[in-house]
Amino acid sequence: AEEPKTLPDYAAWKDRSALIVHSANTMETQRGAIGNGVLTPSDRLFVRNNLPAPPESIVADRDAWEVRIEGVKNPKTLTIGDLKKMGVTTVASVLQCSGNGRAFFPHGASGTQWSVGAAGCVMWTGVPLKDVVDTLGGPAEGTRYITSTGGEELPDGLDPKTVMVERSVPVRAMDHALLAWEMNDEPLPLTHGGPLRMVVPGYYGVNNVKYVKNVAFTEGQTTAKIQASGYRIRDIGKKGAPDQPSMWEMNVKSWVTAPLTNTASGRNMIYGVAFGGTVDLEKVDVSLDGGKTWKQARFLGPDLGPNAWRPFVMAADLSPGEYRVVSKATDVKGNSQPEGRTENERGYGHNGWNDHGVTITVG
Ligand code: MSS
Repeated sequence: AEEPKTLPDYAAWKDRSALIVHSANTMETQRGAIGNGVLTPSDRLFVRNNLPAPPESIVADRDAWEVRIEGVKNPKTLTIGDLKKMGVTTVASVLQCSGNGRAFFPHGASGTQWSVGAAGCVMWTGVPLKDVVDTLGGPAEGTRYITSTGGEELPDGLDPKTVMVERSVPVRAMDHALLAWEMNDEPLPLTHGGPLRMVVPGYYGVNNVKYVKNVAFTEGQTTAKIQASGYRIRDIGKKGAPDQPSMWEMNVKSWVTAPLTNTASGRNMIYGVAFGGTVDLEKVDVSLDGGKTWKQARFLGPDLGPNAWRPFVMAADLSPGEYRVVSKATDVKGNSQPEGRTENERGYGHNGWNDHGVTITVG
């Protein structure tokens, strides 16, 4: 058996009992700790770093943090203090790693073996990117992408392009993106990208660049490895390449969060969470017989917008026996979770309902 891993210093404030610690750079929320709230408490939110986190000193004087804005009429270096005068908004959105659900791929996709917990729903506060760009005269002509660069110090002796966290998203994301300095109504923790993070609601985690130090409006996508060949959907055995789909907008997804193993017979409440990425949810159906028959669940709590998740619940009168409990979300555009997996080399974007189900024993 593996030794229980302790939390790394930069994440020592987290609730250890709510997390599965895969490594010093990767921690996921236990399925049973996701709960049925509309927001994920910060100390339970998953962590994923491609590089070691920067030192705590970068959040010592938050308002002095600088971000360079390029590819606009009037390029400029702005402090968080400057940004705070340009506009403010609060958005709830799901932060989910591209590889959430990777553990279910039978081919052994390389990377962290995330189950369902590399996801959470949090509240972000910051300036709409649009307000910043408008203040600086609008994007340069020919802009097709928004390219954000993380503020990590890069290790010596390596080609920066192979290690840097720099991501491009299509410029259509502009209307929703924000530069955030708060998460869940508190100064954004270093662990989650403080003092400043590019937040692209509805997009996979990797596009939400932490400790953002540069935002550029560009004609092409960055040639950094994390963009050019990383985070690309391709067949098993294939290498990543720029012509393959990039992990941008998230697909519709749900999973059950309780009960997960044994439960007493009689009336039970089946809980879960569901989200549509950039699209509002229509409904969630739950099956107690592995997908043979379905019943619509009801949403629980307030609707925090299209990018947030919605907890759901379904009452069920259970007699003793074994049940395969699965959930299937459908968005307002009619997109629904598939039964199976889209097999792919790195195990990205898994939203198949079958793998995400649980088998419970009712006694
Ligand atoms: N950013 C930076 N700067 N760095 C790094 O590393 N990572 C990614 C994002 N961003 C990074 C960044 C990823 S990859 C993810 S998921 C996210 O982040 C996470 O978050 P948190 O806060 O949870 O940690 Mo996959 O798709």
